Amino acid sequence: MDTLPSGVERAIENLRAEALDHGTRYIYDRIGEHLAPWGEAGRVRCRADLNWHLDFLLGAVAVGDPGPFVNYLSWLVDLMRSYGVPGDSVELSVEGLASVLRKRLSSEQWAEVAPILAAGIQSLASGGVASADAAGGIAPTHSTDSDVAPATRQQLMSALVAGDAVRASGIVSGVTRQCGYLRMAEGLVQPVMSAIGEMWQRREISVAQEHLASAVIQKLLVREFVNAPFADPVPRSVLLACVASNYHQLGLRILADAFELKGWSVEFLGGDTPTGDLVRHVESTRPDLVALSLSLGRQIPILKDVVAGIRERLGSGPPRIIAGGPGLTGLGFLCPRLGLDGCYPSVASVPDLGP
Ligand code: B12
Repeated sequence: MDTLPSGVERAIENLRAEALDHGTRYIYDRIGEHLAPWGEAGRVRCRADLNWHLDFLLGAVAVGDPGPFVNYLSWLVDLMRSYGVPGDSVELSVEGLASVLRKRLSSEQWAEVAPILAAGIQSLASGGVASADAAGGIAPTHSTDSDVAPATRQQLMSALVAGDAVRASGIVSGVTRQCGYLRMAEGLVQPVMSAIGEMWQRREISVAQEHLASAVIQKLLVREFVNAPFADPVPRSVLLACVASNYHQLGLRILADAFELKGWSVEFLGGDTPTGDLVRHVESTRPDLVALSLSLGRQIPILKDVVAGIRERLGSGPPRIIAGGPGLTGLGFLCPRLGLDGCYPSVASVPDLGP
């Protein structure tokens, strides 16, 4: 069911190879001497980065708002800094893309894309958005009323980064005893995993350490979940899936757990669910609610396709469709443009799970 892009999206897709060539030349013509130490690998990396730019640009085009592109650039600048890549190279690369798109898109198409690129360039010029960690400590990304002491989060982070599953287990169990499974998951695990992501981004830990931390925490969550108190079953059903190309399933798993603890009938499809299969599954199982997760703004067009596919097959009645995840951080206001019934930054903020 993977629908073909139309209009400006299709035009950008058709220009992709040319835009990558042009953008790479544009950068090397201007700061090639600074990039020389990376040799040929630098050019390959540069093309790959431009490819990502286009994907996130398409995410923004899909909703007619610069938000997904601006968020991405802000993250990218931090990442580049940790690799010692000159800060202005990101700005140059966006300018390079802008110069080729301005020339090759029609004036109507360019009018859709220009404000997004301009907002991106402007955000880079003003230094981007500060990361949560730069604001100090390991704070929950979504809620402010966490029961978990900052020192406890710090201890869990150190244990996970050291791969010390026994120490991590003691901390997670202690917090669950204190405040219950869901408050532990959102007040402790979510902010700690977010901080671990930032350490990876700054190259303070390796990919292997991040993978180990994820694997350990997933096991500990399962253990706490099976021992949590379950409500009696209720006649409500929810289907949860990460959209295609989203491999981040831990957050959605916690949402699935929250519904299960409330007595809902739950189907959790996990990461990277192909759009066509997802839509067909919704059509055959007819859940009351569909909950979708995306981790990157480049997945917004995929989310849009899933929602359109479900509506096309089942009309505008049930199921309700909601979405969340890091790919929508700060972008909840775009929910109507995506055809969604709700966008929520956290499990605790989903109204169906309220008291
Ligand atoms: C673990 C991890 C991975 C693991 C995921 C393993 C797994 N089985 O889930 C792996 C190794 C696969 C991975 C891969 C990548 N990752 Co990663 N990853 C993370 C990390 C460190 C933790 C994710 C996590 O589990 N968080 C804990 C959960 C509980 O939090 P959560 O996901 O935010 O979910 C909460 C809410 O968002 C919300 N929620 C989530 N979904 C939904 C849905 C609904 C309906 C609702 C209501 C709410 C909701 O509720 C949850 C509970 O509060 C994050 C850092 C971070 N900030 O989260 C980076 C992070 C998300 N990854 C990132 C990146 C860049 C990548 C890669 C591109 C890296 C690469 N070069 O390959 C790939 C992309 C893979 C893909 N295509 O999806 C970036 C994204 C940057 C950005 N802003 O765009 C982050 C932010 C790291 C960083 N700081 O740079 N990653």
